[in-house]
Order: sequence, then structure tokens, then C-alpha cells
Amino acid sequence: MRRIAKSTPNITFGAVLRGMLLVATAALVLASAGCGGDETTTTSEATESTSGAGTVKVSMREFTVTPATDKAPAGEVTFDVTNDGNVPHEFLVVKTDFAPKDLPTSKGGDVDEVADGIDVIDEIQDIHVGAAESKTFKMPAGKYVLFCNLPGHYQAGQTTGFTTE
Ligand SMILES: [Cu+2]
Repeated sequence: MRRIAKSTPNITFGAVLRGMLLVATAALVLASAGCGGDETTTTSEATESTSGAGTVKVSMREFTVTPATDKAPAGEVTFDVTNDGNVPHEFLVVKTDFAPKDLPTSKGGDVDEVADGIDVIDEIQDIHVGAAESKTFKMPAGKYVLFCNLPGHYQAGQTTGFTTE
């Protein structure tokens, strides 16, 4: 008797609480699903209607940087970078007239990011295996190099040229 009397209100309260949680969770799931869907739609529409202008997909792996295109209109360029490799990578954008494989390096062979003739625009650090990161870079008309400067990666060939005009 005691047990029933005690547990009944508990169950009721618990059930109500669980119900509220379920509703809240469902609402959140619906909300985020709605958002995600909208974003995806907007992004793909924008990409298609502008022929990819301003947004460039990039794949990184050992040891390559492969943008979907090597040119973009000058101005803001958004790189959607995916790590398709098996180790972490980072994505640097430098404005430079040096060839992709001729950037000034420090003794260890990694790119000297403060050397003359190199202007680091920005970077995406720590792109984990399988992760996709997006960032917008300000890129006035000119020549650029996209590369990874984790130890040994640039030397191994993880670099490529890019142009905005
Ligand atoms: Cu790398």
C-alpha cells in the first residue's frame, strides 16, 4: 500500500517530466532539422545560380590540397574544406607571387609564415579527419597559395596555387 501510494505520484510526475522532455527534444530536432534543411537548400541554390562564385570546395588528404577550382572572383572567398585524409590537416591561404612549391621555408622545411613575399590572409586550424570546416577569406585580386603547414606536410607536397581576379 505504502509503495503504491508513494510511487504513484512519482510515476505521474516522472511521466509528465518525460513527456515534456520528449516534446522539447522533438521540437529541438524539428527546429534544427528545419534549419539544416533550409541552409543546405540555400547554399546549393546559391552555388548553382552563381556557378560557384565565391564558394570553393576543397579536399585535403596526404598530401594534397585539391580545390574544386583554382580561380574565384576577387573579394570574399569562402572555402569549404573537408579533410578526406587519415591525419589532421590545416588550411592556410597566403597571398604571394612565389610558386606553390617555392614558398620560403624555415630550417625544418616548413613554410616561414612571416617571410618577405608572403602575406598570410588567414587559416583554418585543426581540421580533424572527416571534418568539414568553412571560412571566408578576404582575397583581393592576385595570386595565392593554399597549403598545410603542419610539420612535414608542405614538404610532402600539400600545396597548390589559387588566383582571384
Ligand atoms: Cu596537412
